[in-house]
Amino acid sequence: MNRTSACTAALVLLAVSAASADPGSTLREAFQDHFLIGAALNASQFAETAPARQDLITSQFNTLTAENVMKWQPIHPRPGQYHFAAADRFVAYGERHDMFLVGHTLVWHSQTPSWVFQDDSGNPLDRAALLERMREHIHTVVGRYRGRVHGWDVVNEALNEDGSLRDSPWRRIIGDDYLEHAFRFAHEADPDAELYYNDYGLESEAKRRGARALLQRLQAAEVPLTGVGIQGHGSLDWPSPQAVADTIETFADLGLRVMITELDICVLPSRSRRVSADIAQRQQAGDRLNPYPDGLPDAVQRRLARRYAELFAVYLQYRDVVDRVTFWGVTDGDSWLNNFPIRGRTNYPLLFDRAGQPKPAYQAVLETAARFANVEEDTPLSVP
Ligand code: 9MR
Repeated sequence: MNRTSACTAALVLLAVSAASADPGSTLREAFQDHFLIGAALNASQFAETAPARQDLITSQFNTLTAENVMKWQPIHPRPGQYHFAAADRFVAYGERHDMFLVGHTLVWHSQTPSWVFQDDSGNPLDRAALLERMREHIHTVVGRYRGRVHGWDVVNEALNEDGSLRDSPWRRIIGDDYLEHAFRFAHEADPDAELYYNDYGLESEAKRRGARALLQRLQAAEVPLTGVGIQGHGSLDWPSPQAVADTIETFADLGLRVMITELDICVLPSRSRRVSADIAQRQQAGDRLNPYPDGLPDAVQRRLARRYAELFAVYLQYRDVVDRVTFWGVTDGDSWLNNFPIRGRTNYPLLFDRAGQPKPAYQAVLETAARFANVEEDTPLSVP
């Protein structure tokens, strides 16, 4: 059985399994033999001012990612000026709680100030000068946390939807080999750190194909690359479990480690329509686009739970290559999806509600882990 049919078989077995799982554990316990399980945190979440939230984080997760505090804009806002305070707190917090720490992110087109690409007079930098600026930034940030931050999203979102390289200032000024340099600089700064390429939408075929070609080019150039971060931002009906399986398999076939790095499931309508200036019409459109301001209806709650169960069934099936699954936030209230692509909506994309209580999706994920253990004992699956 190849991986894909093994995956399908596992899903069927999971569906028919009558075992009533007793998910009496936490996420980190349930997945301890399979992969790390984590969350992205913002500064207010590692401030340790809310003890209940702290218990939630430390009992459920064993890996943390810096959601924002290590991005170029906050950590290096002006030439020669680094603001390390928040990132230092993140690392100290993670160490106190014995977490595998992921730094996010070194080279990205977004959240990077425009001065980075300009000289003192505002003219575009040349290739050599920008490479030097990239080297200095990576050496400073990675070097500061050497041996303490265990993995880095070195390059984030370098691809267009069609799989071609994004026309970012990095690429325009340095050339296509900017990624190669970023990885080499990170490796120089911490030879023991894991180094990842991280992107969204890799489950779509064209982008996945482009990513595969890009990663193969990096491998051919002997770039120090540990693995790929499949961000995993999804909705109730995208991507299909099969597409997720194919994506993991594509990168595993290159000999790379695979991580799900920014998992969440948007439950709100995605398309905005043209709305006239008429107040009543705008109100109606607003209601359509923000349908659950006071709570998620049970039917949608159940759909979300099934969705998470089917995704985790795939991750478990590929546990030999999946090292980590990280949620992009802890509770629904933390999520960026309350403000994107439309500001001020009420979204429900994670496993814990706004009060920090586990949702049916949380139980479904634990049950998937428990059933998977049962299936494995009773029916050996030919997972390579
Ligand atoms: O969740 C992050 C949000 O708080 C920031 O405003 C935004 C811009 O920096 O970035 C969000 O995180 C993104 C991540 O860094 C890269 N992948 C997509 C994530 C969601 O936009």
